[in-house]
Amino acid sequence: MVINSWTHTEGNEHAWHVLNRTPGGLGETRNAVVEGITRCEKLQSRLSVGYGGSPDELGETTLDAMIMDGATMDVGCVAGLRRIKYAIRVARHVMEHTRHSMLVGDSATEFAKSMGFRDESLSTRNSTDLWQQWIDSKCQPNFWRNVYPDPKITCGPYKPNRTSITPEKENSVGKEHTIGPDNHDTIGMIAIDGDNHIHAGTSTNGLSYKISGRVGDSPIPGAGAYADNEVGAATATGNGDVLMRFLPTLLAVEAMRAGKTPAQAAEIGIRRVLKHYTNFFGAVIAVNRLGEYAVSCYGWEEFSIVVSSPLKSGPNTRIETVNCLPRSGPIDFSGI
Ligand code: SD4
Repeated sequence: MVINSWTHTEGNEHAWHVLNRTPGGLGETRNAVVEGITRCEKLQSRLSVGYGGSPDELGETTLDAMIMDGATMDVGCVAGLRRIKYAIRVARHVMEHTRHSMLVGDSATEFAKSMGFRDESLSTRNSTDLWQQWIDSKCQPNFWRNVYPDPKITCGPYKPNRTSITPEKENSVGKEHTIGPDNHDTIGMIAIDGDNHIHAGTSTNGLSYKISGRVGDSPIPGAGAYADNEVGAATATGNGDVLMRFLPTLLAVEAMRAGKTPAQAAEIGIRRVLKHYTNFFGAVIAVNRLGEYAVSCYGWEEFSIVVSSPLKSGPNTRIETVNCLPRSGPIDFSGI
């Protein structure tokens, strides 16, 4: 089976095609995830994954990506990757050609170039226009706090406030940064073959107008995705600055290891974040090794995934939409 976050249908179809090159999809899960996600990066799927999206404060698009092998527990990750279009393939090269797990920034670009990747601008008309509009709107929204001049009304450069730091805890990135179906920027994908071999992967250009150098949850194992052949896998999307503090995909996999269903496991990942950040938005997809899956989400009304699975009747590749947890009302934190 192949499952991914948001409605990146083309990437899922391609991954499903790759998985079924051999009967039962045996041994192709890595190719399926890497090439399925690459398809999204190439297509700039829904104008939201890959190059030309989410410019940072300097107007540049940078990419985060990860691939994890649930048999060996090997991972390859890149973060803040500049000027290379196919981040998930670079992540695969980190996994297959080095003993490291993650490379970042300009050094990741140099590594990619040495592996044969092309150095090219990730900016497009779309990303340049978005950035110009942001500059024209006095750099609103942005991710600064406790600095001067006041980041709520003006652009930087900023300096740290000399007065004491605001005592209350930041609750979320704030509504102005909310990610929705039309401006999200991440794909998380899981593939399982007929031998229950699992790979999980992610790719994103992060949050728009992020401070240059910011890395989100997507390339962090246990945050953006996690896979373990003994149990299953999970992937997450949403506000990565908050998600990465709780490793929700590791939590979900560990919950399934402890006997929880995929639905309970995904919800455990989300509720752990909610316990601390009630203004949070995000989703966790959990899949057990048999290919049974569930999604939990918060902050949106509903959330969509794409699934190709022979376990269910109907078209092989389909979009499924779930209702998110209610925003108000009592939250049960028992067992979290
Ligand atoms: C990030 N988690 O960089 C990503 C954003 C995302 O759909 O999921 N967008 O914070």
